[in-house]
Amino acid sequence: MIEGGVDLIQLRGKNKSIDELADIAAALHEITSRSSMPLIVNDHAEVARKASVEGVHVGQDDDSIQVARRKTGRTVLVGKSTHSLEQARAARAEGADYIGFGPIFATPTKPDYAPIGLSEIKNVHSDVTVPIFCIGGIKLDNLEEIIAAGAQRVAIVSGLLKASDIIEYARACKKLLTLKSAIRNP
Ligand code: TZP
Ligand code: MG
Repeated sequence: MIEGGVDLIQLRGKNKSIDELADIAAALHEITSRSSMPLIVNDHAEVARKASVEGVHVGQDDDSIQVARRKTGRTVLVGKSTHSLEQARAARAEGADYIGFGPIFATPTKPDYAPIGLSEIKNVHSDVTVPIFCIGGIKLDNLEEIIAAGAQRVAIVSGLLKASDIIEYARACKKLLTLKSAIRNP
């Protein structure tokens, strides 16, 4: 992923303990830090206390942003998952450094959530002034459609992890995103 040009990596391990996640995060950080790649750990602020990562990502049912910041005991990025325009506005008001917005499309990676669809992407970008990562069912094949709907940043899980060539897949996604944003902001 780093070689392919992704901008940020999130460590997700739903079935792992805090200690296991901290060990993985520490090993991963040795690699990401060589490329100045921010590493964000999902769900547990406690991991950021044990391992040197750049950020923590919380969901609607995890710690609040304030509690997550306090638990890390140092200055880190804190991002939040949002599943509607209302939640996106609330996360901004709560002090999120960035938000995830999705699932845009239905996805087996997050099966219990209703998809938001493309129509809210423009609204969230005009209303919520923090970096917004659209997420959920995003693949190289539908990326142009998502960008045309107003997305500036995306988070891709299965598309990248299941790619036969992760480097090329990441490169192709990155190219579309940079090309389109260059056209939008020449
Ligand atoms: N939050 C909203 S959708 C999603 C998360 C974590 C999963 C995205 O995974 P995929 O495989 O890119 O659809
Ligand atoms: Mg979570």
